[in-house]
Amino acid sequence: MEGVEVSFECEAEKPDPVVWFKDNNEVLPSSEFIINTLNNTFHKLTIVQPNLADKGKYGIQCIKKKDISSCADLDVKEMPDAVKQMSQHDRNMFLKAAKSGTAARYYIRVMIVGKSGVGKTCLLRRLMNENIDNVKSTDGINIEVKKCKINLQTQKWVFTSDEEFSKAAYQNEQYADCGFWDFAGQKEFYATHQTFLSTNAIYLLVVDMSKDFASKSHQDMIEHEFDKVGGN
Ligand SMILES: Nc1nc2c(ncn2[C@@H]2O[C@H](COP(=O)(O)OP(=O)(O)OP(=O)(O)O)[C@@H](O)[C@H]2O)c(=O)[nH]1
Ligand SMILES: [Mg+2]
Repeated sequence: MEGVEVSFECEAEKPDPVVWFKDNNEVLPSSEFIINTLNNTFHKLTIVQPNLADKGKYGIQCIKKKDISSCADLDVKEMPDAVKQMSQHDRNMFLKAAKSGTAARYYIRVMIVGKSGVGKTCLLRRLMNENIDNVKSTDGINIEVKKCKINLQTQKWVFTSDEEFSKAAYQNEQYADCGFWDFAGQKEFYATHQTFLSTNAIYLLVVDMSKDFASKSHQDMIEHEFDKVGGN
């Protein structure tokens, strides 16, 4: 595919200098074509970022014994539009994965849980340097992404705008994306929340310290009426 590095390799029985060809025209080393030779027996031609014009028949020929040669066809497929529209960083990640089969992606989920009205949404707004005017009780789950990244080396959390994150400094594998999942605290939502709760996440349990901390508030959150559902 366009942009995915490709190489041809040829190993000769005896040391002999070679020339590479594309459609019968000699290929010379350049920033696009890298030619490597090991002991004059192992030869490699690398096309760093192939494009559609690089399709063709590639060949190698010994300089002294011209009858010794080999060739192969290269087909380059067009990059899908969806990939072309990605940011440079995401496109590079895609191309890396297309080439090697894998690409490291770091995504950290922070689940904010706790009883209704304890201040989960306000806490999240504060973390994101936003004001807490007009905060309404959360309906279901609110997921905030693209507002926080974590530096994997320094472990520093960075809160800034999507625009700032699109700059090159943040577009590398040194940063993990961080998503905040702000759950509604009303017990009516608990059944659906279970679908999203995962062990691979950080949990932020928010409590209202002005309330009696020792009281077993979880007992208020259980539907006693459901005890007999499905049998006696
Ligand atoms: N005094 C005080 N009030 C707060 C604080 N944090 C939030 N509040 C108030 O508590 C109320 C509820 O805050 P939310 O952030 O909506 O609470 P929540 O836990 O997200 O509630 P649900 O979405 O219904 O689960 C709001 O009226 C806030 O103004 C705080 O630190 N101190
Ligand atoms: Mg809320």
